[in-house]
Amino acid sequence: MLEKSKQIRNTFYEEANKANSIQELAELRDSYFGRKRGLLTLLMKQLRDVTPDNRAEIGKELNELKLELESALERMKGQLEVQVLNDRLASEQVDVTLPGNRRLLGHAHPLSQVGNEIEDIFYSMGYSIEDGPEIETPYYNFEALNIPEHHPARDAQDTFYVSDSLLLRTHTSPVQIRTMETRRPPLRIICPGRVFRHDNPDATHSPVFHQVEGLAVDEGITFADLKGTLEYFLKAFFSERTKVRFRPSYFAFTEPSAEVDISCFVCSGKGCRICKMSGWIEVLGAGMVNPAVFNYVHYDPERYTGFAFGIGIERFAMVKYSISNIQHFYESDLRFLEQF
Ligand code: 2U9
Repeated sequence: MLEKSKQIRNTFYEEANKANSIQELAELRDSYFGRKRGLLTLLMKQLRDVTPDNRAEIGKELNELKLELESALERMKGQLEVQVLNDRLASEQVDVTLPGNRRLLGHAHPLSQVGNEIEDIFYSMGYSIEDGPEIETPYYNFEALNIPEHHPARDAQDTFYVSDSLLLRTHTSPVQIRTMETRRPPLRIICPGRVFRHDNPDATHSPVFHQVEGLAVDEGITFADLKGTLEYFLKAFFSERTKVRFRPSYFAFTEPSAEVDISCFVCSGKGCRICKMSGWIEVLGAGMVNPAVFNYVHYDPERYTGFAFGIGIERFAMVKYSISNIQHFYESDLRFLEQF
């Protein structure tokens, strides 16, 4: 039996060397330790037939063999498990240095970005942001703004009429009238929004465009306040280096009125294609609120003065980014939009 034990030990290690998977190892265990036909199990059953004199020695040998093979099986099982894990890690390896799939991120339209920037600057100066209807009455769009009955701006050639008594607002000024009707001075507001004019589309005109208008009313407001406010705003929006110039102009709702230019940021005033050799670029209109307008909203023009200004958002975006055709803003061409 000792001979048999030696033989089992040898064949076990030979077969164990060939076992390459957990499954094969389990089969190996079964062929030695299986309850019915396991080689070692059968050999241990034969211990009953050994004479008492030899039983202790052989029993000891068989027990040692059993413990040895069991621990060999455990060790091999551990090694195979490590190998299986390593194989899996290798086959499922991810190269974390590969570039990821780029996700297309949307962003605000350039007109929204420019509108938001303008709003932010005035908000930081204490202005509140107001809005109102896009469909208006001739009273709010024209009359209360001191635009007379037969003024060409009222003509159907310039204004979209919905009916005799309704029109699409041609500026956001009606919002200022409506705000003054419900609030008392002091007032500092800006009114951003869509406006409509009966224009044929071309490189500088669109029947729908966007404005931010502003209004400040209080006791003792002067033209100097208007100049200081717009100079601060234009430097904040374009650049600290920007110079600002006011030229006399005329609007029915402001008196005096001005057109406001900034120094050309391309040639710094020397003259170039962008400023048409003048060194200046016109960016907005402004003025002191006409006292006639205050009468419409029952503000005492003897007590209160105010300034107002009008900004075309498209014009600001075109000047800031050197865009030569207003139509780019409305065409939704990603090659254009992705630049902002
Ligand atoms: C009230 C009183 C006065 C608003 C003003 C302008 C000058 C102006 C243009 C800029 C470019 C229109 O978008 S644009 O074409 N606007 O030049 N707007 S003063 O004056 C007001 C507004 C409301 C009650």
